[in-house]
Amino acid sequence: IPIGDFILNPAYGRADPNKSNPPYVCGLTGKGYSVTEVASRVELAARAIKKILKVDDINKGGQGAGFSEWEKVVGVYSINCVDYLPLCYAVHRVNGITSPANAAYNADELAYQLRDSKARVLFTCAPLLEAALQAANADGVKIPKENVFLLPIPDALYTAEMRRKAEGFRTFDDLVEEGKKLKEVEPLSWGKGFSREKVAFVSYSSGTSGLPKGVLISHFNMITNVVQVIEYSKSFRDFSTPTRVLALLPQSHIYALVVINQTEPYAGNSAVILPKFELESFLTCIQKFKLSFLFLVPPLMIVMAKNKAILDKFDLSSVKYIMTGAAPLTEELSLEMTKLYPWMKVVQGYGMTESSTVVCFTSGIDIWHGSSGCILPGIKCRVVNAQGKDVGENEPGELLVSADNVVIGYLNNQKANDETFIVEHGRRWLRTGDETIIKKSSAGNQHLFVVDRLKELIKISGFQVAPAELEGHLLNHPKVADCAVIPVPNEKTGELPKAFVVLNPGFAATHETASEIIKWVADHKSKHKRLGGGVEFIDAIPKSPSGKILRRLLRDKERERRKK
Ligand code: 4UW
Repeated sequence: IPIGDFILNPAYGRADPNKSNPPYVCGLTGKGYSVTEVASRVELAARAIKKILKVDDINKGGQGAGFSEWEKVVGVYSINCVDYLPLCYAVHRVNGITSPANAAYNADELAYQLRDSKARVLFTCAPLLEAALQAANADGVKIPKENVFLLPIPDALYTAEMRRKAEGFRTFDDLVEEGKKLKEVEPLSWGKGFSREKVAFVSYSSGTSGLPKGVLISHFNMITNVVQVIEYSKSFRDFSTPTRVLALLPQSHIYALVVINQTEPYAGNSAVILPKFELESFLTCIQKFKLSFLFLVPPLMIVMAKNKAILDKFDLSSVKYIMTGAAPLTEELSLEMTKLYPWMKVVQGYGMTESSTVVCFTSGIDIWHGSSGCILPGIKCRVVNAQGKDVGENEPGELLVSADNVVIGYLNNQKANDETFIVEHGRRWLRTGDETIIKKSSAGNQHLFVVDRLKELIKISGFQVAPAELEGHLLNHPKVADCAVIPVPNEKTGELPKAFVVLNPGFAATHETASEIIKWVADHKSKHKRLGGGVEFIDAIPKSPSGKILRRLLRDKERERRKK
């Protein structure tokens, strides 16, 4: 069944239409629709979306992994809002696929994703409308203006200018209204329009190397992960009474998309949605809605640790757990948070887009600070050394994952698929590109520790940045002959990109040139991709005989230098 049915239909989950707690609540206005209302909005909007996508028969040609149906991809480029998931469910209802894009992207970055996923329709929100229209109009993107729609957001987020520019654009609410006058959508039929391989989301991740790639996540992959998380959580969480959890992290990112905005509503809880982080509104929201579970990333934990005096002014006694993931949480910070806020349990999760999110997380009954927790039920893991040989407990190696939540693969990228999804010992394994160690806790459970990243990825406040993307952009600068980008540690964001640059002949390696190169990135890329780690000029980029950049050498050199 489609993931939306699984989450919202009480026959499968615990979302209870008789209880008043809505699955999605706006953390600014307190507004939210009940389960029954959300299900009805999905159904009505689906009728209108069927027309927009020009789907004559939703069960035609729907078999297989969806590779043949790219005309049905809908881009979603919006800040967090209560209709984000209902929109995705409405698209899925007519056999469409949604491609969530980071709201921090600029028009060029969005255009890359829309072009690559062959999106034909785009949903955005008023503050992002200008960039959305630019992207829809970009070379190779085929989204006419009438196929750009708005997701409703709270009034307080509109400026007068935004309101003026948004005039004439239809909203998700308009589609729900229109749906009332349209014919019901026929049911999706198993084996015809719908199958185990049916893709629900095309999310973007750079994986172990190269540029961001479309990750094909099926309904089945995602439902699997929701069930794994809930079954594991039952050992330490009580799901009999609905509770409210913080949904601040971007809904476009896999962590928020699956864990916060689907798993929690599936369990009957409310995801209380905030569109952006701002300390006072974050704390007001926790206090006002008596949130019990905060889903965060390590940089937000640092803000909480550094602002105890401000936090003490709010009643945060409702918080039972703080969950963090998407980037390493140090043992020191985990312990410090536990000392500062002893009634909150600090737990950590680990996973990736390619595993439909969660591989493991800490249970509330066996907390080991610095560990990413225990492997979820239904997931098999191996740790292998550089020669691909399995290693035992307490030994580092790359983590391989095999399970039904491991995604179908990358869109149109055989090379990346062959490198990332390998078949060994009769099973299909995902190469995570993460260096991990499995250790046994005193309670006898196997815990996973992420010790390093073997892949090229840079993580900034949990967001992915692909070195190859920044290198490609830097090479377009007239003064740059060659370059390599690596992560350097940063207290606030975890990591920042740093560029090593070889200049073209005749250009001086000066402070001005470095500033010019930094500006070149700042002017053309979203904020989190800026070269906060600086620029260093070198004579040659270290490369393997086949021409592959040896980023690892640069990273090791940088680490040695920072140790001194
Ligand atoms: N420690 C160290 C970690 C950790 C980590 C992820 O953007 P993606 O593709 O996906 C994510 C997913 C985050 C996530 C998964 C499950 C979960 O329970 C949770 O928190 C509750 C969050 O970020 O990036 C995937 C890459 O991010 C790094 C690692 O390199 C991984 O391959 N990463 N979690 N706890 N590193």
